[in-house]
Amino acid sequence: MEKAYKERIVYQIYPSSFYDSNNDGWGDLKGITEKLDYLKDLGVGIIWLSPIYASPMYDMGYDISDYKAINPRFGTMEDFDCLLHEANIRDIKIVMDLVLNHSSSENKWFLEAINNPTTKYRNYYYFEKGKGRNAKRPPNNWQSIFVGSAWEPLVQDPTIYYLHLYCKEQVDLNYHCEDLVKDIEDIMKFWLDKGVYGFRCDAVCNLYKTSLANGKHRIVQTGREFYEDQEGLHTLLRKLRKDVLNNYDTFMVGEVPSATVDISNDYIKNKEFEMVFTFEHQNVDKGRFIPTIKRFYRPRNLLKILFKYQEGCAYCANYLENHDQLRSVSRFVKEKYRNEGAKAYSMLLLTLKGTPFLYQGQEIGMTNLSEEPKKVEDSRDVVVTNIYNLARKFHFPKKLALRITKHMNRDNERTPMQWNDSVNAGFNKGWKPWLGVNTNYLDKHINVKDEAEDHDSIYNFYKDMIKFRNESEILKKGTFVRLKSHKDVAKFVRTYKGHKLLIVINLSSHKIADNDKIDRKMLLSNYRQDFIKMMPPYFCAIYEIA
Ligand code: TEU
Repeated sequence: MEKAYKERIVYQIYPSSFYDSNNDGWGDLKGITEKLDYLKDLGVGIIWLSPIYASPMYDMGYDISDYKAINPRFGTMEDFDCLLHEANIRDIKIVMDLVLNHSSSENKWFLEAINNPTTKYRNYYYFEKGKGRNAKRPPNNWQSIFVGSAWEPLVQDPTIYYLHLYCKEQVDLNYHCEDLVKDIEDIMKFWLDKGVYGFRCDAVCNLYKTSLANGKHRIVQTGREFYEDQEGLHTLLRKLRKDVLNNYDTFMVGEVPSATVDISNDYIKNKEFEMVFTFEHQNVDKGRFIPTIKRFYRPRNLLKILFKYQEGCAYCANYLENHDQLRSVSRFVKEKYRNEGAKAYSMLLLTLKGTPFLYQGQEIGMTNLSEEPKKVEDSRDVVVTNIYNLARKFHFPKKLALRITKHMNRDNERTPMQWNDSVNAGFNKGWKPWLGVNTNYLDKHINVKDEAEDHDSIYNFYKDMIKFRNESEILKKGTFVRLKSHKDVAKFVRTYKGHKLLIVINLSSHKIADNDKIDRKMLLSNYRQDFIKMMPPYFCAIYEIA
């Protein structure tokens, strides 16, 4: 029997924004349970839940204060058990988001560690003496990935600093400490014994710090050479696999911002992860050194990277957007072709080799914010606040300081799911949501209800595409061979047991001719006719070929 993660599509839910069943402004677990039939009908086989653990929510739950408790904002452990049960009845598996690089500064481990230096929990984190007169300087020159120094002085003793590669409320865990590793293994078993199918491992490439020496000076992430993809991390992951994961039918996907094809294969071939989220394709329209800068997007640059992984990576986790990346239809498609373009990218995502990951709202073509925040207080993203405050420290005017956060503002992809044309797009019954609803649920009819009734909607195309993939052994198990074509055209053949599918996708807003003589039968297309000779903008089609 083939492993479930190879047979199914994964749907990422951002719980705060999915469905608010008790009308308190926050999505919740009961809301997800209420929407399971929607997900089943869409063709979802696995749900990845962004963190639902107890958390003060400085980084929207990626700062965990209790790994074995549910954040009351989302509900109770009984609500989670009910969700798990109802999902399993529908043959939908649940994957949790495990944030191992750091815990919340309100986690009891950290509170113990700072109030009682002789406790074992002191070794769960990195506490180092400051440098210079009165230890006024941080222990080394490392930078936080979320801007500024990676060190914060303790209130209890400002000459002692603690390490945080993300925000200061996310305190890095020290995996040299065996007691910590035991606690982490216990946490994994706790959730796996409940019947969770596996984990998405957050920022996992940074887990193991080989040294705390000063790093080579860089524009961002000084110090990364001592914590990215270290040998000690591979040893740790293999230990978790041997001690815990091998005893379950499970799957782990690691988030590896540093990934290359070779680095991905290191994790997969050693069975540390079944697959990894890579980021090269996500950086295709971002500044090479400063990610806040937007670069002109060209489909050919995306395809070059995706195909490199298709041909070189042992197993691919295919995704176009998530809770950290701007909405793909806003990023990659010209507004006037939003319908055709969203469909073209859905076909790309669902015909590539590997497991497709769909982010909530992608199936209805949800977009970035319809208007930028007027003041920094309007944003709920800690990254925006940190970049803004740094810019203000350098005396940037308020407007400019906010403007430079535009392409990093993760609120864009975290607005409430748009279910229908009622108040708050049906996200709840009217209470003010934690983050504003995008107004295009009404003026552009971007909502599940309207799109379900529209034969030609993005939603209905996603449903057709997901059904096609779920039923195609070729797409689930077949090989991938790229064919020569225009640089902005994805043209490739998937083959399994002698059966072949040809996929042709014009990812540009231009007409592009394709004059190959391959004998073919069209099975699915967003234009519903075969324009292969002169492909209109964002034309996409799947063909059966001999
Ligand atoms: O993100 C990991 C990561 O490397 C971030 O730099 C990510 O690429 C960034 O958020 C993009 O703007 C993970 C989670 O996905 C993210 O939501 C968390 O904020 C972060 O870790 C810290 O836990």
